This record gives sequence, structure tokens and C-alpha cells, in this order.
Amino acid sequence: MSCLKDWPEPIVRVQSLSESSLPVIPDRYIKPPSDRPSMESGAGEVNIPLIDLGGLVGNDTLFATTMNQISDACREWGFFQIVNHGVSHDLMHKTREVWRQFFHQPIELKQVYANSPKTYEGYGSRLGVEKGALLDWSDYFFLHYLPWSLKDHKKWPALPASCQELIEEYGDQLVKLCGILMKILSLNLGLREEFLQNAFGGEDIGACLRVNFYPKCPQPDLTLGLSSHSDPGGMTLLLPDDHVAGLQVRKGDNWVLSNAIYKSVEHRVIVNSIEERVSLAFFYNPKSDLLIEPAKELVTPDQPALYPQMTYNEYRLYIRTRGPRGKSQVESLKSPR
Ligand SMILES: O=C(O)CCC(=O)C(=O)O
Repeated sequence: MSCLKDWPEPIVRVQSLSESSLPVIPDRYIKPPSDRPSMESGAGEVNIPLIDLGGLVGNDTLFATTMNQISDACREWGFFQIVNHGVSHDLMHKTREVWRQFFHQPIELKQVYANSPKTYEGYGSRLGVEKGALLDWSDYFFLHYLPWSLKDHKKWPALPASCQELIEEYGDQLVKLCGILMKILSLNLGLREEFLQNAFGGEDIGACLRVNFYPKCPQPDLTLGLSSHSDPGGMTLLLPDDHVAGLQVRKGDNWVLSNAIYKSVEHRVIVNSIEERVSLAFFYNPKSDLLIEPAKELVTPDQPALYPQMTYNEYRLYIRTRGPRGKSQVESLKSPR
């Protein structure tokens, strides 16, 4: 696959479009009718699982119930909400707000961090490098938290002054939580508790943060803040905006390491004309050069490996070249049967 050097067209910051008070959005952001947000949602009938992780330190019955709830949510949804997860609420609030302040700084301060598709690190406004592709209504900041060799404070915002310290603290608490969840996910698959963490590279796992900024949009019914996709990594911890909704999830497909026993949810983000939205997606990923394949214990004659082996780097490059496209990218990799 070719190396991604630069964006195919000059980058336009969505925030500057929003702030210019255009009554209509440029054509590049108008999605085909089939991809536009549907206004009548069946959300009223659907209950996204909400799991109290406090149950993991409760008595045996509570522990077993909580483990089952997580197992069901991973198999049926690939997505769940958690409470009593141990991450400080004050820290979550401060980290999200410091990022909001980052995006509200003058453009010159943010442009210093303008990113390229080579690593995606920094301040960005598009995913994918296809010339003429339709674009999403959002800007973002992407950074590496782990491994240590990729973590570089010089690439993190120097302002607001507390930003780097908050990212450090937030990342530390999220890595701990991911470690706990990896054990639970392993046990629920009938694997040793350290299985998934080791398969991800043990101490050398990767962790990245993408902070999404969805500016107000004059025609939210024609576009998306983030097109439908499923995250390429192992697990994502999402901190949504505390008062502006936007995330939509679909009950969808596969997760490679578990040979599709666990789902990787397809999701997208809608925008609105009244309020901006900020979300923090923390990606817990396999070490980039490890070969990813299903756990041997989960492959049987009846359930052969669904995908060919590949490294996480190869897979991510595949996704990054074409940008978010629902599940089509993972589907296209399926082994012939
Ligand atoms: O903004 C959101 O709620 C979701 C963000 C997301 O899906 C992502 O960053 O991959």
C-alpha cells in the first residue's frame, strides 16, 4: 500500500466554516440521501446496555451477573455504557473542557499542530486521502498516548496550560480501566485473563486519543459529524459530550481477535444547528507490528478464521486511506469460505 504523504486538497477547518455563518453547507459536506441522518429514530424502543462495573467488586452473585451483562453486551452490541468505572468525574469534566478551550483558541495557535495523513497526529479536519471525497462536519485532534516511543509532548497542545497534564492523568486512568476490561473480555471468551492483553503486545500496547469537535451546522439534516464506521483498534472508551447528544450506534458485525464472537459496533455522529459538541475517543490498540489473528482457542472446524492475518498497521493504513465507510472495509477483508 502506498505511503500517505499529504492531503490531496487544501484543508478547510469546519469550525471556520461554521463561524462564517454560511446559511448553507458547501457541497463537499452534503451526503447522499441514503447516508443522511434519519429524523425518525427507533431509539425509544432500544435499550443500549448500561453496566455498573461496581458489581465486579461485589459478592459472587453480583460479580457473575456483571460478567454476564458484559458478555451479552459484547456479543450482541459491541457497545455499552459504564458507570462506577473508577475514572474521576472531575477529571473527565476538566479534560473535556480543556479540549473545548483548545478548539476555541485563535486559528494560528491550532495551525501549529496541523496534521498530515502520514501519522494523523495533530489538528485535523478529514479522514481518508481520496481526492474529491465527501467530507464530515468535524475537526479533531489526534495524539499518541502509548507506547512510550510514540508519545511526544511536543506534538500535544502547549495551550491551554493545563492541557498536557490533564491528558497525562486522563490517559493514565483510562489505561488502567482498559487493562481491567481486557481481563474481563478474555475471561468471558473462556480464555486466560491475561490473554487479550498479551495478544495486544503486553506492555507495548498502543493507546491514542482523538478529540472530536463538531461545530454548529446550518443544515444538519444533510450531513454527518462523522460518517459511519467501526473503530479499527481493540477497544474504544468514549467520553461523549455531557449535554449534546449525537452518537448513533448500529447493532453490527465483527471483531477480529475473537473471530467475530464479539461485535465491533458500527457508529456515526450527527450534528445540530444549535450547539457544538465535543467528544473524546480513547483507542486501546494492539502493538502496531504484531500479526493479528483469531485466538487459536476460538477457531474450530465449524468456526474457521474469518479474516486473514495482518498487522494492525496494515489494517489501519487500509482504513486510513479510504476514510470512514461503515463496515465495508472489514467486510472486504473476509476470507473466502
Ligand atoms: O463523537 C462521538 O460520539 C463518537 C466519536 C467516534 O466515533 C470516533 O472518534 O471514532
